[in-house]
Amino acid sequence: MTTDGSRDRRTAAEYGSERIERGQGGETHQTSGDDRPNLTTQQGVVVSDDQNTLRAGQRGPAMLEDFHFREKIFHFDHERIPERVVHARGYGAHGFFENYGSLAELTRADLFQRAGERTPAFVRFSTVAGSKGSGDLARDVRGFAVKLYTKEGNWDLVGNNIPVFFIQDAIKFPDVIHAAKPEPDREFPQAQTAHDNFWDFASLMPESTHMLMWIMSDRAIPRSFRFMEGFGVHTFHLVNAAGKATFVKFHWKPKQGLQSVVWNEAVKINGADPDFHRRDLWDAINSGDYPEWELGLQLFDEEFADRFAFDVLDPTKIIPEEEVPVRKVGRLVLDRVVDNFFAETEQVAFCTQNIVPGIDFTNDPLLQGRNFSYLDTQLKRLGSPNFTHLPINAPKCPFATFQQDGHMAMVNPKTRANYEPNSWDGGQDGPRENPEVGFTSYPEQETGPKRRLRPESFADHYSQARMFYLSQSEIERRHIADAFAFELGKCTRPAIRERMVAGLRNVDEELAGRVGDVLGLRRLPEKAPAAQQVRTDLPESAALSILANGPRNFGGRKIGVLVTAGVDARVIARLRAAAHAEESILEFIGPVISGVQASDGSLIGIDQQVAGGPSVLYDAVVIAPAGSEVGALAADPAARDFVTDAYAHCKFIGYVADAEPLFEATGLDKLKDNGFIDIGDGKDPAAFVATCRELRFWQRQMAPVS
Ligand code: HDE
Repeated sequence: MTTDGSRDRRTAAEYGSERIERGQGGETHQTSGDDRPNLTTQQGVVVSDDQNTLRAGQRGPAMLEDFHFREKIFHFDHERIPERVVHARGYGAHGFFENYGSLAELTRADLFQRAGERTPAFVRFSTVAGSKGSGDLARDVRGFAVKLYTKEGNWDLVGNNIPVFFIQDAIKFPDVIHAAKPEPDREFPQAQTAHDNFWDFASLMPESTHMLMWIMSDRAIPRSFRFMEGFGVHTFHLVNAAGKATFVKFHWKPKQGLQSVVWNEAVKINGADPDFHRRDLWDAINSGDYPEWELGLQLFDEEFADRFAFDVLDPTKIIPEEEVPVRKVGRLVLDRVVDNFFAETEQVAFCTQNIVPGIDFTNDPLLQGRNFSYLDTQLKRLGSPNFTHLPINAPKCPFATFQQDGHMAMVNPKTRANYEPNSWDGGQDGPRENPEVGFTSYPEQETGPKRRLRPESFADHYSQARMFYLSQSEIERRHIADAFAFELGKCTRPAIRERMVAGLRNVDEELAGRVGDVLGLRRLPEKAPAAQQVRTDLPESAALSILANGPRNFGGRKIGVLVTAGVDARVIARLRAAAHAEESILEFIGPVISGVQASDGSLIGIDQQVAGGPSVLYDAVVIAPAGSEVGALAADPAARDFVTDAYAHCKFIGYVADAEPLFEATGLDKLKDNGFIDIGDGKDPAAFVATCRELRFWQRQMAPVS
């Protein structure tokens, strides 16, 4: 109770299920008691009033001695840390890596020695160009950064969902990122490469062509983090106990199969649910549907590296899986969401130079530059060299260094000696080096003149871009051409558009022609001069197509069911059973969020009101209104968009006969194709769900436009 008696003048009120007190100014107070703990300051002093600052008189000035207010605002003012300069928008989860069998013949890395052993893991997925608050469905590379807390230290495999990169030398990283980010004078466009600066740079950098093919493909608009591959990108070394090294490229293969959305859908998802990807991961893990990837290794030796058509140190090249098969050696499972986004996902500090005995770098010039950059960036972001003390970054194995002090030092040496060599004993001496188990670099022989020189073996910029394009299905090729045309169409300078099309002519004439047509080029520009003759003999690789690597079932996918009051309860019951059997998720969309009464009087819970649940949020849709209510749906623009978008995005559409007026109102009654599946009147929705395994009815997009 305060001396002026204000505590006495509080009155009790009930707000639904909440019991509150009202102060004399009508403000809300909630007090501790029952199981609710006391609110305290950071110093542990219990707070009596968190609604009013300390003032001289009721309407007087605030007092400087109000330590609670001062501490609260001070802390708030300093809540933000700099966002990552790239990969600012990301989402993380915990899990484990499980090793299938001993890889001792290849590597001494402890985590690969014993079958069935589990290593704790933290994974952060991200977009690259957008800032922290940007939409999840930007056309962009996705980061796929994995921290493995092994018994011999942390190993960070900081990869992407695309196996190549824009540039060959780290010195160009600031340039490519500056070009992709918002233009510096106007600070737009956000989270997109569809602007002059990016394409100006890209069209002058033929080495980016292979990567451009990937980011203009549907790889850059994944349906979810769960349905994309991950790649370590660079060639690394594995080193066994005898010191023998093997080259390796790391792959993460999603057990759920690959899946992407289409561009028009991506644009709309960003509006309807900018958190689409993070929500998907959160929901999947919380519902026990743990996403899983297999770790695959492409292993090869010097002899292969010498005869391979490209330089294995060039990060703009892949090694086709047909040439060096991917050996699956373990699985990564994400089974726990974070407790606190900031503490874990924001403060996690990946560093490419975090490797463990048995794994080593190569001379890939991009990797070498990254090894310098990541430590630097973490200091900037986290503000102290002690970021490794944060629980998310600390190793889960014993560690002991003579490093000390600095901001926020939380792990401090307890010994008298804080240097070595030293002659202390009796527990005062501290740790010592260990040549037996300690990390030793693979002793590669290095000689050469000190020069700034790009190797000639990096000079072929187009052949693999061509191979990638030709390895796509027809529908995927169309999407690539459309994406180039869309992005270049946003460039205001014709010279940039033309220079890019000139480069595309080295990839494939048909692609260049398609892009040129949409851009309205009257004639194609001269081919860009290629530093090296483009190879046309590279075999196609099925591993590069998303559609060739889709899921085997519709598990983990979402069906949006548009219903109204009076919906046929039998249809819904059968649909539920079919979806359950396939482990797919049903979400109901209806006119009111409080639920609708089905034909048998039961209440069907509604997940989204029609305006809030557009069909872009679903992998397939069912249109199941009652005849008496469908008129209102047919008059509702949101319901009409629901079906026309589902159609335009080639989704499978299950329906009942009563949906017809909605189809008529949208003109879809005349466009019905085999992607429309009747699930009413005794038909088995299981057949519909089974058809959905194909994910999309692509024939619709392939049909010639009349
Ligand atoms: Fe990164 N990159 N990068 N990068 N990168 C960062 O580190 C950098 C590159 C990747 O979820 C930064 O913590 C340089 C390739 C991921 O926290 C920074 C070069 C690949 C993440 C940095 C590259 C990546 C980053 C910014 C060119 C795929 C997010 C914030 C040599 C193999 C990690 C940070 C997370 C983050 C530098 C190129 C993947 C500035 C200099 C190639 C997944 O250090």
